[in-house]
Amino acid sequence: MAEAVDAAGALAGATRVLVRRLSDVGEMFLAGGDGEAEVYRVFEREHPEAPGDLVYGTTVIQPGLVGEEYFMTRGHYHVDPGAAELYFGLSGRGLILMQNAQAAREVAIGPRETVYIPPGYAHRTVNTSLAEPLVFLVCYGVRAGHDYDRIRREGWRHRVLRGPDGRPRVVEAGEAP
Ligand code: M6P
Ligand code: ZN
Repeated sequence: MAEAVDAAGALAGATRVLVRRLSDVGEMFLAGGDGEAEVYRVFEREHPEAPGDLVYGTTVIQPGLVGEEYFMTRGHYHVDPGAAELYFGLSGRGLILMQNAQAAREVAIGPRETVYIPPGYAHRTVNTSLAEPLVFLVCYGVRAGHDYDRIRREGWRHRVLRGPDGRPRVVEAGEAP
């Protein structure tokens, strides 16, 4: 049966909902954040784990800033270096940060836009709008796995901050905002 995504981004067939608040993820922001404000939530449809199964769902990142840094996901590598992921924008606007040992780049995402995350790239999603949530569909292999420690150790080379003109800009880590 088809599973609808409602206007707020909730997936009807979700079997798991993860909510990340500033109290959970505040430390990832340059300025450090705390409190009960919701940063993002993930609606996941899990399946019994057969090797070729897919996990799919939606992610909703709220609009907001910690200091001058936009709300974003933690970001992770896949444990399986061969596992890719696909995003499809539903509403709002954002940037996907991708990074591996050689390269770091950003890809914009918006409604009806597809972003492919190749195997071996850490990925983090940033809501660059302060007016509306960023909602996107995700799909990846059930055996991909989430490795949060590796990218935390390596550090993100790019950050997305609100510039003096009030618009998002990508800065190198260590560069003054
Ligand atoms: C997307 C997918 C999920 C991921 C979620 C939040 O929905 O990539 O696998 O869990 O974003 O990202 P993170 O787990 O890095 O905080
Ligand atoms: Zn992933």
